[in-house]
Formats: sequence, structure tokens, C-alpha cells
Amino acid sequence: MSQFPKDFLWGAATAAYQVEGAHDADGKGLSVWDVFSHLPGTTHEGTNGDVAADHYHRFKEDVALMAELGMTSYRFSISWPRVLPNGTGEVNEAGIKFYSDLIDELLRHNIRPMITLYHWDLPQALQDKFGGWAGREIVDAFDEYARLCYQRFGDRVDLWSTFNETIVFIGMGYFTGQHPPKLKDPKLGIQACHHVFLSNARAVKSFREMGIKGQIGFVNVLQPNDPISQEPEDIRAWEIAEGIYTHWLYDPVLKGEYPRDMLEMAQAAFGVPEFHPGDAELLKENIVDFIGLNYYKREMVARNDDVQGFDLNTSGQKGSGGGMGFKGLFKIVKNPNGVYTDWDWEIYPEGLTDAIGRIRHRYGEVPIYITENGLGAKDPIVDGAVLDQPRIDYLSEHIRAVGRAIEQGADVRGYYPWSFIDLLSWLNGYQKQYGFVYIDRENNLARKKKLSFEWYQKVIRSNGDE
Ligand code: BGP
Repeated sequence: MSQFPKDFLWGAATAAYQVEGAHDADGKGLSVWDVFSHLPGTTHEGTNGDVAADHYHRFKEDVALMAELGMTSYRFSISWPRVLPNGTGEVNEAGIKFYSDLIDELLRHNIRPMITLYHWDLPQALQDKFGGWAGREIVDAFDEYARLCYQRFGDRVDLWSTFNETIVFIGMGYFTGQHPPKLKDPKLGIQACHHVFLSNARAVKSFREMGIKGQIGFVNVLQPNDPISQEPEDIRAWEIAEGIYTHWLYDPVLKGEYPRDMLEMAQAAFGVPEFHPGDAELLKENIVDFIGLNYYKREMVARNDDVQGFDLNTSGQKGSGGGMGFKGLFKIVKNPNGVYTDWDWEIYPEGLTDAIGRIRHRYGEVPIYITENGLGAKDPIVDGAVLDQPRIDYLSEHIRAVGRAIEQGADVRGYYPWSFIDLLSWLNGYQKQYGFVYIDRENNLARKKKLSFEWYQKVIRSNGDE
């Protein structure tokens, strides 16, 4: 008997910059990623999303594959500069038409769209004009963009989320310098993060004011950091990591306020976030309808007296990354008994059940969608067939972990593996594959179904039983 409710959504996810390509087609403006990925030394072997999977030109073929897979929902993001090349003002109707046609094509195949408004591809024009997320003007700009999307697509789309993984685009953009705008300025980062929360609240408010029928949520990483030992220093480091990864990112959108202890810490150390009159009320009055959870791995946390920085493994050579941590606060350490991917991500399905439990414990019964989960690997090709059995094993165990959370009473409504099709991994290039569909980059980007495609078809048909 399936543990999954009858109307459970079985989907898959992508994001605009990683899948669309056509980076300057038909009036699209440049995003910060279009610019950043062309700077020397920013991405693995200089890879970028100029072409990606060329989904922009091939979306009909891709939607046909989604339908064949049996997907009942598709999570994708809108590229802000494709619809508003300057970030605000003049609308690019060709960009609107692309998303409108994509939505119609999905609906024709009974696939329910789930739109992410912001999956990191900020219009470069807004970065140049007022410093992007660091400028308070971004709140009005994001609201204008969100309203445009609701107005044009809200008649056909009823599942929306405002932001994807703020910890990553703010953390890596403003703290570690590995994403645009390449800064290492915690004070600015904390303020930029405040603008994200305000933008979320304003966009939620507009959604309701405009009477859009549907639900609007916020997508976060679900990083269940466990302490490496039960020693008080490691436990304290873990509490701080939890405070940053979870409480700081979830409280403002689910409780409408910052966690008091973390807020005091930030204000004591950096004097931010700076509140304007009305900010606290805006957050309080506009909490989201659901939370989207992205889960890939567990991270173990320890006290940290030495490591400063986040030196990632972006090559897929085990052990090639350096240390990761904020000195004096916490560091990420390897679990000696853990099973790791080639990118040194710990495979730990139980963590998904646990972490859903922790979210319920802190926030009560909030509707949950698992908006990303997947295995990044260099898939073996044997006699032309893409044999991604490790992906099947990974997803199968994680689906069971979601099933257990549902048995425990969690209101999980959908599961979206990352990713529908092979696409660009931000810093790791095209070699780190996640899709059910392989792209032959030597052969005109031809699509090919992987072993996991057939397997996921069965999962969907049996509502999670396989
Ligand atoms: C999440 C992002 C996705 C995707 C995924 C896999 O953080 O929301 O866009 O990229 O991680 O990560 P990576 O591509 O770094 O392996």
C-alpha cells in the first residue's frame, strides 16, 4: 500500500539559467550569472549557461518527455531578465510568450506548473544600478516583477514560490565570494538577506491582493547539520549552524520574525539588519502558504578554531575540496562512517525524514513540498545506454524516507527530483549530471532517456510503490 496521498504530485525540477540557454535571444537582458560565468576562474573549466540544454528552443520536445515520464507537476523558474531586460520597466513580450507557451504546453499534457520566481539569475542591470540585493530598491523591483508574472500567468498557474535557497545565493554571493556578486562582506550580506525577506513578504502580499488563486511558498535548503560529537563545543557549533541554516532562513517566512538569539548576534557583531518603519509588520503579516524543501546531503558540524572559507570540490574528484567553515563559529567535517558521492556529499536518506520532523517540531503543520532531491554523478554510458543505477538507488531510498515522514503525520504534498533533464551545475559544469534525460553534447544536444527514466515512470504509476 502506498504511503502517498492520492493527489500527491510527482514532478521534477529545473531552473532557468541551468536549462534554458538562449542567454541573449529575443530581447533577453543579461543576468548576473551570464556575466559572472564569463569571468576567468569562476566556474568549473569556464562552463556557462549560454546554451545549457537549449530548453528555450526545445521545450515542446521536453514537455513531451515529461508527459511520457508521467510527471504530474513541473517545477521551473522564470528568468527575470528574460521578461524584464532592465529588471523593471519595459516588458519583453517575447520572453513572456516563451513562458506562456511553456505553461500552455504543460497544461495540455496535464502537468501542473510550479513556478519559482527567483532562482538566482538577477538582472545585471539591477546589480549595476543599486547593488542588487544589497540595495533597498530591490524590494520594489522584485514586487514589480512578481506582479507582472502573476498578472500574465496567474490565470493558469496555482503553485508559486518566491525564492530558491537564500542561504546559497546570499551565502555564496556575499560571504564566501563564490557566486555573483563575488563579495566577502558579511555586513552587506545580512542586509541583503533582509531585503530578500522583505521582497518575499511584499510578493506574498501582492499575490493575495491580486486574488491569485493558489498557494505561494518559499524554498529553503534542508541541511540537517548534526554535531560530530556530543562534546559541548561541538554541540554549540551545531546550534549556531542550525541557527543560521534553519532558524534564520525559515523563521522570517513561517513565523514572520527573526530568531531573537541570532538577530542579537548579528546586530552585536555587524549592526545589521537595519529595519525601516513597517518592516517588522510586513514580515509578520505575510507568512507563506507552504515551504519547499531541497535536500541532498547531511553535513556534520564541529567546533572551529582554524578553518575560514568554503573550498568546494567542484571537479568530482573525491577529497579535492579544502576546508569549509567560519572561524570561531563552526566548520563542516567528514563523517568517518558516511557514504559520500564523488563531490563529497554525504548520502543519508534518514536525514530527510529527521529534518522534516524537525521542521514540524519548530513550525507546526505547514504544507511541505520536496522541491529538490537528487544525485549528482558522472553517469556511465555502456553501448550507448546511460546506466544511472546509483541515481535509482539514491532516489528510491529518499522516496522511502519521504514516505516515512508522511506516515509520521507530515503534510508532504509533492516530490520534485532534481533534475528533469541534464543541465548546468552552477560551479561544476555539465559533468555533474542529475537528470532522467541525458543530453548528448557532442550530437546536437540530442535527448536520450536514462535507465532512471523507466524506473521513475513506474514510481509515478504506482504512486510511490515502484
Ligand atoms: C541546489 C540548487 C539547484 C542545483 C542543485 C544541485 O542548491 O537549487 O539549482 O544546482 O543545488 O547543486 P549542484 O549543481 O551544485 O550540484
